[in-house]
Amino acid sequence: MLFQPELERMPLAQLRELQNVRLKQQVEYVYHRVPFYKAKLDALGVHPSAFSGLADLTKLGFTRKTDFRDNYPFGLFAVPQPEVARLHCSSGTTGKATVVGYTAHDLSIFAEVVARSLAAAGCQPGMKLQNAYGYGLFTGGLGIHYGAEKLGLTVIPVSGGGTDRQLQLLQDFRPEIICATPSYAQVLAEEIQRRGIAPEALNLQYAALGAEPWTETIRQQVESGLGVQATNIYGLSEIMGPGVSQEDVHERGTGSYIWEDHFLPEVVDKDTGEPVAEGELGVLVFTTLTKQAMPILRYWTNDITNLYYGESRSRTHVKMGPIRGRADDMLIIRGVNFFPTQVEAILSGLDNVSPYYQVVASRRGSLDEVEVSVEISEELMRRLELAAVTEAAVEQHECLRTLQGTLVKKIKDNIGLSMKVHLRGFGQLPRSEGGKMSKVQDLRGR
Ligand code: ADP
Ligand code: K
Repeated sequence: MLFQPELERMPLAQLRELQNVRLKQQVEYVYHRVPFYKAKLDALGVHPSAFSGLADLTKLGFTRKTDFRDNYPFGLFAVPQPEVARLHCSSGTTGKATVVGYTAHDLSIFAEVVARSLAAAGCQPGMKLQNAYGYGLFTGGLGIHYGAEKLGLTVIPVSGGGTDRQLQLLQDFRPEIICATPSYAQVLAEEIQRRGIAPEALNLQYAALGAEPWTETIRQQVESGLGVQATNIYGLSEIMGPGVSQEDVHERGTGSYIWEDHFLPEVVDKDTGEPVAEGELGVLVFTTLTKQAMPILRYWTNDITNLYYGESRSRTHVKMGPIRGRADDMLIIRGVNFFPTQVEAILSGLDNVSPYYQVVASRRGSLDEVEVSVEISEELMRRLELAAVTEAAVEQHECLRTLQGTLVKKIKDNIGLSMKVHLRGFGQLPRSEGGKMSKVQDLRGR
């Protein structure tokens, strides 16, 4: 089913013309409303009156995550705060959150693209959707929620986690659809098997999974474990939230449609920033075409993928392949974006620790785990007369146990993830030997 067939199947020439008109309007709009963009476009020598649209797209430079941080919290907004109907956040690069805002009109477009996405995922009005995406400041929960309502689904807003309750609701309310991160869908599938819950006890048919990269292997596990057809939903807060692109349930494995009438995509070379040929891998870049509260020109997502118009298509919009990785050091842990520099920001605000740390991401079963090793300061080592810090030393000294507890809590409070913290002595963690120090090890091997 197509939620907006005339838009989703718009002939390409007409779609290009629509993008062209909208791009010119969006550039004009930000130039006059967002001082950051006025300064940027002036510096680039681009004036809206001489901007011809798609042909001039690459003249707009890039907007990066750091621009959000530098303009924290509302500096990139194009409307006065009273016109902002909702705020959301995602993680920043140094501990400061990325703040995004929506007007009532933006929220209605957001709901429309999510409704389109859920329809492509197989949902039909009247079905029930269990939403296991996290509710709150993340765009995932509420984004899916309002789109599902717009499509005419019955929403079960259970939010993430709480496996017992998830399984209970799946059996009692018998939803046809579940939305979750792929790793959490795997956990549910495993638990169903472990507890011997019969497939007939569930009524699931479809799963829309996103917020983190996943593979065909995970798709097979979730599909057989939950008895669903599982599709990819992709999005990012800076551009909107989930529902920027979506795979069609009948075209699984052939890429996800990007809703091009609202989000103009490009793929560029990660080193030169030059556009690559159709189908080639590079960094995904988006320009919003209809945003009011926070329009963004050429956002450098750091997500690596490719774009193509090929066979297997029920719609005219471009498809993107799966996300192959990131061009920066952002890790995605259980759907939550995490920059190791966020740990650095926490350490810099604490006494008795050195700036040296190490982050190790691994998988236990289907779920991601993070362990952080932190060095205590030289001064504290002297005070405690320690030559090295071992787990036994931590057991022995109350102040070390307190420090460890503080770190666990601060990480949980500021980053939103539970991590295991190990204390080490000053000088115990590896130092840079000229090259980039490997503060981060990702052992998950997806
Ligand atoms: P969301 O809540 O939609 O995940 P965030 O802004 O928190 O939004 O995170 C956006 C980032 O999450 C993307 O830039 C990308 O790295 C990752 N992401 C989101 N959806 C997917 C997906 N389907 N596949 C791979 N990565 C994804
Ligand atoms: K994410």
